Amino acid sequence: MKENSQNNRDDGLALEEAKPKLKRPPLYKVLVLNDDYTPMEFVVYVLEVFFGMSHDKATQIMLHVHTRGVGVCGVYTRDIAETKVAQVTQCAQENQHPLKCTMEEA
Ligand code: TYC
Repeated sequence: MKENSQNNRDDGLALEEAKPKLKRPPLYKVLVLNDDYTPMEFVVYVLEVFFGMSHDKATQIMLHVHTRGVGVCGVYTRDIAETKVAQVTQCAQENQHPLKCTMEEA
């Protein structure tokens, strides 16, 4: 049987091509929150070590958080963001600082 160019079959059903199913994974912002007790140098250290920031960039972000209350450390897929939050949280606890790190969908 010869098909026509619309992929119509003899029963009158028109077939459409399946849409590609791939979607980009959702992205998450990792946030750090201000508090009254965590030393500024510790926050700068955390931003350098876990988010790969230069000392100048880390200082700039720390000061933003200090004055505005919250700041973005980076944007990642879910697993990476969860790992960053866990690493920062553990490091803060080990050093007995109340620094809080969270994530939210970007
Ligand atoms: N507010 C803190 C202080 O004055 C410094 C600080 C900055 C703490 C950023 C947390 O995410 C933070 N020592």
